Amino acid sequence: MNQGIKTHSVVLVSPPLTLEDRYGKDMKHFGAVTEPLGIAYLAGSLEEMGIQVAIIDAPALNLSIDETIDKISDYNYSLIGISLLTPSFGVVKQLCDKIKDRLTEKTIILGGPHCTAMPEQTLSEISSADIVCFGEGEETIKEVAFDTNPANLHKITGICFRSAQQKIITNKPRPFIKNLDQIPSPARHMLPKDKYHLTASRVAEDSYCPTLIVARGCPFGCSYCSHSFGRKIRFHSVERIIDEIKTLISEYHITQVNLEADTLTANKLFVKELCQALITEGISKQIKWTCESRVDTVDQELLEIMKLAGCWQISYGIETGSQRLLNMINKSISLEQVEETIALTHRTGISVRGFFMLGLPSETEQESMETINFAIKLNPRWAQFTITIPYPGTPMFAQLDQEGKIRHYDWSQYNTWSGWKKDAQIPFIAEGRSLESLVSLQKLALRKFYLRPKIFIQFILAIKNISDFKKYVTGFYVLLKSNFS
Ligand code: B12
Ligand code: SF4
Repeated sequence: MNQGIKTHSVVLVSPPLTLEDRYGKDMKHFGAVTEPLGIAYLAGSLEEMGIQVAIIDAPALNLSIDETIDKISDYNYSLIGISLLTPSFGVVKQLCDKIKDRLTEKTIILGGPHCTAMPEQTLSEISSADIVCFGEGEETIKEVAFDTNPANLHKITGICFRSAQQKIITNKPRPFIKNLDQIPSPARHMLPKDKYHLTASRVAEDSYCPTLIVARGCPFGCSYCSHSFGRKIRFHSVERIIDEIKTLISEYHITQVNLEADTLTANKLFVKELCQALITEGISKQIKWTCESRVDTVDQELLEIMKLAGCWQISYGIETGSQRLLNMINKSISLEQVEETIALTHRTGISVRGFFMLGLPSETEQESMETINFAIKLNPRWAQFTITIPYPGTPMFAQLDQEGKIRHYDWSQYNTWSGWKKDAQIPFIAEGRSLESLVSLQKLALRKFYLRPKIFIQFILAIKNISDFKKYVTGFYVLLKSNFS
């Protein structure tokens, strides 16, 4: 570690995990390349303090590990911050090891949801890293950027670090940021905007669709969710959101945006105020937006105003077609509620995307089929079927771990699309099931859902240009190919 030298320049890195690493060879064509907003927020905060900062978004720039290090060394900055989601663990470890070999003087700090879930373990498993930040990073990174002397790090909340004697010290957690408006907007000007694209299922048209964070935290208790922003929902003010959208319109000429919150509609009053403002400011005529929600947090009145305000699509977490499993994962919704809300959303003229999970703990083959058939019955415009991965930091992981049911801790394999990759080894398989059967179920789900004449016609009608055509042809080719692999 860079002992005691004041650090005033920071390079923040989104690690080089490729779409092929995430989705396998066939599905890589459908993965999203999105702005790494976590580090963009950190960059915004550092920049506001006058601290020199740069971002390297390795997946967007398609950089290998070595090319990422070449870029890092070009900057010659003294503090290197790297974000870490569980499946990028292996890549981040390799990156840190190589940085320490080539750029011995640099200090490395890691942060992100995996670090929040297991800070000490991460620091001990990645011995080439010096500091791990857990929880929100905006304040922490500023304090670390001012002083990386181990003798002073004990004063900084929300980190664990290696002392001069190589002992891992964990400081107190940092309280969540109370007023989100206090943090500057993410430093989007440091990001390679042209390299981003969402999946076809998330965009209304073929143009840049940035993600804008409206709130952090979620009061619900789904057992598979890591709650990295806590159980209390904190919203940005309506004024701040409107300002950010206006900036995106004037600087990036956007016509669509993804309003991100764990559950946007958890506070109906807030959503109504936001929609009202979008209408009054004339923004609803300029842009279309999407969001994620729960079926128990919307009603007709809310959906109507959302539609008026420009909402064209809602992604609902439906998860399973079995009431027993919905109860088991603590989703607190009923199958009837799902059917009513999806029908209501369709009637309002808002498109629906449904998230479904296969291979939940204790799920039987028959229940998996119930999920697939339920998805078909609900008929959302898009359905996503993922294989259940108990991520660290979730109640599901804690329980399965305690029961001795976690098969391994090779974090790089903690990927919901593992089945599409060769040699995948998912960390959890319910009793009586096998990886092969889950993977063929995932493929079967996609085929049964998408290879229906009704859906086929919808897609044909939705083709507006050659790029849509290519996307859909590739999609159908991959689905057909999966029949034989
Ligand atoms: C949008 C999103 C995506 C997008 C974009 C992800 C991205 N590049 O940021 C897409 C669709 C690509 C995606 C994919 C996946 N996602 Co996702 N995603 C999200 C979502 C909804 C919002 C992410 C976001 O922008 N947050 C806002 C920013 C501000 O938060 P943040 O990134 O966590 O950053 C803050 C801190 O973590 C910290 N921090 C972050 N990086 C760093 C670095 C340093 C140096 C420091 C000091 C601090 C720091 O400071 C930041 C500011 O406070 C979150 C849910 C959530 N509430 O965060 C899930 C979430 C991050 N996703 C999750 C998962 C599991 C996945 C997948 C693994 C799913 C899969 N397919 O297998 C993939 C992995 C992709 C990958 N690159 O590895 C989990 C992560 C759990 C975990 N243990 O890693 C989350 C938390 C969902 C959940 N509730 O469980 N995801
Ligand atoms: S899955 Fe969604 S609704 Fe459930 S706890 Fe997580 S963020 Fe909240």
